[in-house]
Amino acid sequence: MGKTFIISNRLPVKIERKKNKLVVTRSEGGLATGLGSFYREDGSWWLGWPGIIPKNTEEEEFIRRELHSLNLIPVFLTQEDIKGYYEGFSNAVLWPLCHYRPSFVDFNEAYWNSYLNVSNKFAEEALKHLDSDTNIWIHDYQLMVLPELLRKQDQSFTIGYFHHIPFPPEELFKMLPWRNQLLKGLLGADLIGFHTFEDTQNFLNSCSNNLRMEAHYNNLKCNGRRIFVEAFPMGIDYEKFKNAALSPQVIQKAQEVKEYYRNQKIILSVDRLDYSKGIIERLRSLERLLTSHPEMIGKIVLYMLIVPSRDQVSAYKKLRNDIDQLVGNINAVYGRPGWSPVAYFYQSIPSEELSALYVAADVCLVNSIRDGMNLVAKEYIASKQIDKRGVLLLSEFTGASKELTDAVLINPHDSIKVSASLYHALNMPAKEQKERIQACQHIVEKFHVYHWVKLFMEKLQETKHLQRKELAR
Ligand code: GDG
Repeated sequence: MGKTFIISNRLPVKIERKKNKLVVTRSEGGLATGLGSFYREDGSWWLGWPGIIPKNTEEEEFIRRELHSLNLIPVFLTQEDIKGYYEGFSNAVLWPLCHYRPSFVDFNEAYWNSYLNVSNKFAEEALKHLDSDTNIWIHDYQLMVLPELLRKQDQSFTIGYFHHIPFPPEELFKMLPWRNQLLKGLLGADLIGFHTFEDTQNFLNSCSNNLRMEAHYNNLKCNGRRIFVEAFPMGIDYEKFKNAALSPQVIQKAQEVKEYYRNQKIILSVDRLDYSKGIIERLRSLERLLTSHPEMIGKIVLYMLIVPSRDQVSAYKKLRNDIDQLVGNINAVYGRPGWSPVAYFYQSIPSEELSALYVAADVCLVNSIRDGMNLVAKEYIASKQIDKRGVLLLSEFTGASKELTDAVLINPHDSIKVSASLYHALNMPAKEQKERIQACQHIVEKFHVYHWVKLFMEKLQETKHLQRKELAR
């Protein structure tokens, strides 16, 4: 397949300062796992921000050396870059717009300039390492203009781009003053991937309406170069979650969780702090359930794990306060001595503990307002190995809902129906639980993350092959 060069905003590592020493550890995110299988082979590399600002050139050199031994290349960002490119344009412009929340967008020209500036930094560093037979795979909305910046340097580059979040309808996307630059930026790639068919259509519509380009089914021509736009629904490392769920340590931990909440059914939710995840709506639905079914008082618990994220962006600060208030209010109003309806944790936990929660939970509630895919839903399904019991409540606005059609699908805006579905899930017969879990498992097992990587890379090769044939004609 040749060498692969992955580029993403963050490198798959965590660098921490411990007693004045820098400690580098690999992170285990879904992307890192899926791509980890091949990026270190055959001289393949991964370029991105290491997540830390070095204090001096010695530290910078140390980080460079440590990462080099892991086939990783750092792009260092300044505090100003983080404010403008990351917290600004990426997370206060693109993120809300792509998640259908235009009222949250901060149309700030300075953010755009910083985004361009950082994209150039990425391009400059990448170009030091690329040659024309490398397969370049760029990830996500933080780097939408990078494909074009690289293409300008070498027309023969093979470039794939994957968008991990939704792509909005053209009427929304067109609100961005920089819409054409962003679209043209992406069109520097040969293959552009999204999680769902709907996202591919939204992107193609934006190209036709804003750039007057004509799409033929799922491809378009840009300066004579044929570009493919396709859906590649991302999977998880099924075996990893399955094996964890069957391991004695996880089983033991799950037992401890169940024992702690004995006589209560556990409703689990796991997400980063984000308004796209429907956290407020979730709490409202729980409130409704407790009001409409007071017999549930003392019998259920919402175990809500929220991983800290982007807390320097104002919309996230506000969300955190709103959650704190609402959880406090629900626990105060409905709680009893020795029982609180919401067990809320604002922290990140080790993956073994997360697996134990998946194993222990009677229900997993994924009620995102918008979500590119949602891997938590798939991880919960993969963890239900022993008795195949558990119910996944899944928002219709996640990419995962297009595949996991045997989950209980919900509209997160309809709190009456969500609370009714919750009630139904909490009382679902074992046989129905098993049937639904098995049907979903079949999908999650088959379309795992390695399959996703393979499909994308094969399509990229095919696209390049076709382009060469067309050029030779
Ligand atoms: C973006 C898109 C798309 C969570 N808490 C802990 C923990 N996690 C892990 C989960 C899961 C991941 O984080 C979250 O992935 P999601 O897919 O649910 O959501 P985003 O972070 O928003 O990801 C999303 C994804 O990209 C991939 O394309 O699906 O739509 O928004 O893997 O397990 N892991 C550990 N401790 C925690 O406390 N160890």
